[in-house]
Amino acid sequence: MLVLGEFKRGKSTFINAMLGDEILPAYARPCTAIINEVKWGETPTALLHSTSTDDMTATPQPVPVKELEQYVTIQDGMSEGEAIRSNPFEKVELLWPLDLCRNGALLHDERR
Ligand SMILES: Nc1nc2c(ncn2[C@@H]2O[C@H](COP(=O)(O)OP(=O)(O)OP(=O)(O)O)[C@@H](O)[C@H]2O)c(=O)[nH]1
Ligand SMILES: [Mg+2]
Repeated sequence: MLVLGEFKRGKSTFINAMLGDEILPAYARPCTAIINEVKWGETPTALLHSTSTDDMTATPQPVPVKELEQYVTIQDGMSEGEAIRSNPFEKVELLWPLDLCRNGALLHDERR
């Protein structure tokens, strides 16, 4: 399932409701700098995918789910375009024990 919409339409809030917890940052200011992808996984895990293609950083980097916010959020005082350009990550892959995703369904939180 692709959750696609213009900024501030409640995409992240919607996905959080499905996850049953406030995992993706969702606030009143434009906040999601990168794509969020949710897949089924037994244990909640967040994997950051780098925009760089060199071997050192090409392997997705696991981060604590609780610390996701600092990686995926547009920082205060930064414009949206700047945040997207300067973010070293292109997407976060969130593994979550969500029944809906068991058959391979993906939730994709992406701004259009
Ligand atoms: N009234 C109302 N407000 C909502 C609803 N869903 C989300 N919001 C509010 O809308 C604001 C934006 O929600 P987000 O989930 O961050 O929106 P988003 O589409 O992920 O935003 P970006 O990632 O910045 O593009 C937040 O302040 C939410 O509390 C809804 O169904 N009704
Ligand atoms: Mg969002």
